[in-house]
Amino acid sequence: MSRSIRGVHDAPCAGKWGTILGQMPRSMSISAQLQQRAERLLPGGVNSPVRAFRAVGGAPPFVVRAEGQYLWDADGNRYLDYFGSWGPMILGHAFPPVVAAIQQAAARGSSFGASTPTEADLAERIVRACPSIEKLRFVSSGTEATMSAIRVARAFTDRKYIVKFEGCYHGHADGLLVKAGSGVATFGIPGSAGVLEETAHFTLALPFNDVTAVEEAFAQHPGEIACVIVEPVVGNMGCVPAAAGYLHFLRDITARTGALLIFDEVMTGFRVAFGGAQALYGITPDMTALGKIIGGGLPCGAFGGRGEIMDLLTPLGPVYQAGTLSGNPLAMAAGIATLEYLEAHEAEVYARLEVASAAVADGVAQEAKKAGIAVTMNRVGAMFTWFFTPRTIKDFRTAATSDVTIFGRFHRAMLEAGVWLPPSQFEAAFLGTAHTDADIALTIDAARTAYLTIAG
Ligand code: KE4
Repeated sequence: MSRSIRGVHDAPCAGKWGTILGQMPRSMSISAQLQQRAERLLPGGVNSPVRAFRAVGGAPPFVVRAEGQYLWDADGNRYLDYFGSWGPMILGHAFPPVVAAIQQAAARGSSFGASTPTEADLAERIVRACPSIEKLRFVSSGTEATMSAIRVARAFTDRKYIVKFEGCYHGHADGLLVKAGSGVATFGIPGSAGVLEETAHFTLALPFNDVTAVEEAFAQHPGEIACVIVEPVVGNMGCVPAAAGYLHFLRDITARTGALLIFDEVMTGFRVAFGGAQALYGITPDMTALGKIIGGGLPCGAFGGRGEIMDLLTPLGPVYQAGTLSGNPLAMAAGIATLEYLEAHEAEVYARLEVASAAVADGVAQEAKKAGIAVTMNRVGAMFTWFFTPRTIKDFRTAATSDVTIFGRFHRAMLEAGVWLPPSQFEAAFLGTAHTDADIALTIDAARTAYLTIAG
């Protein structure tokens, strides 16, 4: 069955893989054939588990091209993209200034393993946007950013324990896969196999938005907690904002106890505001982890904070941290082009994202209400989630009351209509500047039809 929007159908891309797929049953879609091949080579056929669609069912389309708000799969179907590579594509796919910047950088060589001018160029842009960051270091993923920030925080405070929150995901470093959210929450795995109990021991995983739990943790571990790491707007249990005053409470208790406050802004950085959640809420964390948007779609993360903290890093100090592709010239070029555009068009971009996100998030939620389907919608700027539950969602426990079976049916129905939502109830959806009012109207129409099919 065609999965196209308005019947728009590009020529399938079988030709490109004709030789490889030749031995596959011709009745299968090209994506299905590619999935079969991929599963022989890659666990689950993927390089990141959520892409396997296990949380929603059905077969994942294989993307061969993207432009603006659209993705095209190997069978030529076009989709409206509401996950945007999990956040980076705030300006849409193949944004011309970013493409040009990558092409020009690639023509000068793709990686040197030596210092380049562009690393400081991008760092200057980030520091200007996030004044809490006096110094930063680039890495190649959000996982590396949070992992490294925690190492520095432990060295700076000479303390062992860290606090994270259930349902928050900070990448897959061992000490953070302790009741993490995102993929782990999606698969209902409390932590992960392979993580040592001894490692998990030093991670206190607390309920989000719960003041008492944090006060009790600090009371039980006086002088022992190195840092609190938090997604200032949680995206990895679905979108869950902090309760009023909660982030200020975390800022106060960490300052009072000598623990560092780490804002994991890998998702929220440059997403919910140009200066991230710390600008949106007016809070100065001690350290910040970044990723996604700062790489403009190429592998890039960063961690930063006060100079006195960051100067503990080698070669200045005793905290070792390194990376072959850290500050990669292509990623720097893509990040610079992205942040340059966002900074030059800040008011216009974030106003548009706010209006468009409100329209689609509220519109789809309204259609659920009309269909008599319980949906709770949370949104902060251009990140939002429709939870299939009547409950108010304020932490992982309430998020977990969502009906993931209904969500799966909704996801599949929307995909059939050419609207590609994040393939998990416990992920945030994202909008970019390429999404038009017509796209939003189409999305709401598709939701209205989808609810008719899942209500039964
Ligand atoms: P990466 O290592 O995937 O670049 O970043 C880890 C990370 C850290 N912090 C936050 C707040 C994050 O959201 C992430 C990664 N986000 C997930 C999606 N929720 C990436 C998608 C995936 O795992 O495939």
